[in-house]
Amino acid sequence: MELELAQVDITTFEVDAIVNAANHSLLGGGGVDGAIHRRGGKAILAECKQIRADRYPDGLPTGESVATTGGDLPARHVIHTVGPTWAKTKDKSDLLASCYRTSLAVADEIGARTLAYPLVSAGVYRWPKDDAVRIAAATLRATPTRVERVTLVLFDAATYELAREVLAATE
Ligand code: AR6
Repeated sequence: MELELAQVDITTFEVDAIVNAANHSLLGGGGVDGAIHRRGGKAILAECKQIRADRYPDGLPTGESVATTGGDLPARHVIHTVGPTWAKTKDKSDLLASCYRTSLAVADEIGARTLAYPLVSAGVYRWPKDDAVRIAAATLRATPTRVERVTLVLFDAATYELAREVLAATE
C-alpha cells in the first residue's frame, strides 16, 4: 500500500472513502467531524442514527469504526472512527492504532481502494501531533489490507511539514 501526505480540506478529497474523527455519539461535533457532516449533508447523520439504533445503542466504542454513505461529499463513503483523548498519565496509543486498524478493515469490507485520513485525535482530543503521525504511519504500514492508496491529510502547513519530517525519519 502506498502512503502519501496531502495538505487539503479532507471534505473536498476525491477518494473511495474518507475517515472521520468522530465521537461516541456519531451525531456530529466540531473539527473535521463538523466539517464532514456540514458538507456531506443529512444522509450521513441519518445513517449514523440508524447505526446507533441497530448496533451501538451506547455509542461507538473508542478505537472502533463504522461506514456510512458519503452523502454529498466527493468521497463515496465516510468511515467514522472514535479516537482516544490524549492523557499524560495513561498510554492510549493502542487505542489510537486501533482506529487505523479497524477503519482499514471496514474499508476492505466496503471495497474501498483509496482512503484518506485526518490526523485522528490530534485536534480537540489533544494528542501530540508528531506522535499521532508516528502511530498513524506505523499502523497503516503494518496492517494487511486491500486498500491501495492511503492519504494522510494534514490541515495546516505546519502540521504538513511536521508530518513530512516524521515520515522521512521513519521510512
Ligand atoms: N480536513 C482535514 N483535517 C481537518 C479538517 C478538515 N476539514 N478539520 C480539522 N482537521 P479534530 P479529534 C484536522 O478535532 O482530535 C469533534 O468535535 C485538525 O486540524 O477534528 O479526534 C468530534 O466530534 C486535527 O489535526 O478530531 C469529537 O468530539 C485533526 O483534523 C472530537 O472533535 C483532528 O482534529 C474528536 O477530536
